Amino acid sequence: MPLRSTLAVLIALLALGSVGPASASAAVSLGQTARAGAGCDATAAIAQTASGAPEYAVRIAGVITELRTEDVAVAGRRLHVFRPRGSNSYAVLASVAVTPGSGVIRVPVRVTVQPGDVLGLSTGPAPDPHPNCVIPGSATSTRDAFAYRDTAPAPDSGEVTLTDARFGRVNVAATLEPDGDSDGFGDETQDACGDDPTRTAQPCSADLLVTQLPVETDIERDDVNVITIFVRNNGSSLARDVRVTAPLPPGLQLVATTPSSGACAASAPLDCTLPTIAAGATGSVLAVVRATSTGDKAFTATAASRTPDPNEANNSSTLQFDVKARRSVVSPGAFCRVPRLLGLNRTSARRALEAAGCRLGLTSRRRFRSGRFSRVKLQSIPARVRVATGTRVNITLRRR
Ligand SMILES: [Ca+2]
Ligand SMILES: [Ca+2]
Ligand SMILES: [Ca+2]
Repeated sequence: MPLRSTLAVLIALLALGSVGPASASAAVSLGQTARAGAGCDATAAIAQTASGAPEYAVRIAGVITELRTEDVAVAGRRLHVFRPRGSNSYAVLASVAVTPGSGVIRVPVRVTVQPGDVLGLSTGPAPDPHPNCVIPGSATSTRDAFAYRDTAPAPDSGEVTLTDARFGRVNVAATLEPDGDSDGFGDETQDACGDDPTRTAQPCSADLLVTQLPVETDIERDDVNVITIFVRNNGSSLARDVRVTAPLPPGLQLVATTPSSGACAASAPLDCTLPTIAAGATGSVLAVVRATSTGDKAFTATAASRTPDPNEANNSSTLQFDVKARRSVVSPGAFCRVPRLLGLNRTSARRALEAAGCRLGLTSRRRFRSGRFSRVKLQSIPARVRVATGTRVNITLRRR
């Protein structure tokens, strides 16, 4: 049924519904297209302010990458994205021309949107009416409200005032993609790297750099040492699924591991996965090892990520150290040389103490109850002190 060009004012009866999560995780479709629908007035601008179903309003921030309509017979049709400004005013976020044709007509766009933004269209000048402007049968549903004016199409930019209202669902649809890095390019079809605002045409790039730092540079057989494996992301993109591996050379036993995030395999070889390392950030794995034989040892740690790395040469680091025989006249096992526990989680601290011949004493937590990311801040007996076997060492944990 063709729409009348009266100035009937209607109130949008349908609320837009609750707002969803802050950003979309996958592309969603907005609006609807169809053929053989009702016509519209000439030179009108229309914003779909409410609809029963499907949703014409953006509920999750992202980028609209395509606008669609169907079976347009007359030149002058334009598709829009509007941002309601209140008082019947709408900012024009997008205004694209439609080439008349049959079937679904797709127009690629790149429009950053936020929750509350709505789809709309403009019709060209006479001949009037403009067919297939409104979805068949929807013009009678009070659940489908739109605001409009019939004096001119919407401008390509700026604002438009749509003071009148009617019922109907307009013949426009859109694809809304997530934009996780907020660069204004839809992450699924427009952005070669959705984890990096500086890259849109080029794939992601995360140059991982591995270095190691041992607590002890000079150890004796049966000593416990803590090696920190640092993984720095020197690239501009987020590094995902960073896997840190290190085989144990003969005579070196893996006692425990503490990753800065993620998790490690329960036993040797060292195999940890840090879920993400941001650009410019550094992740780490603390490896507690115990020397079980004397001689030269080489401990090589390697990092890999599913994010492309432009320089694989710096993804490994080898730590060389020489394990001496016990200089003490006391037989091994008769004392505990207290290991350095700083930065270890509670489980690693307990294992390090037990591997050295001590025991974990009391655990105190400062200003928080618990947490898997709590780390040792203080130990009651300093590192390198020799105490009787079985001596308890108390620790204080803090949030990492
Ligand atoms: Ca993006
Ligand atoms: Ca990007
Ligand atoms: Ca690298």
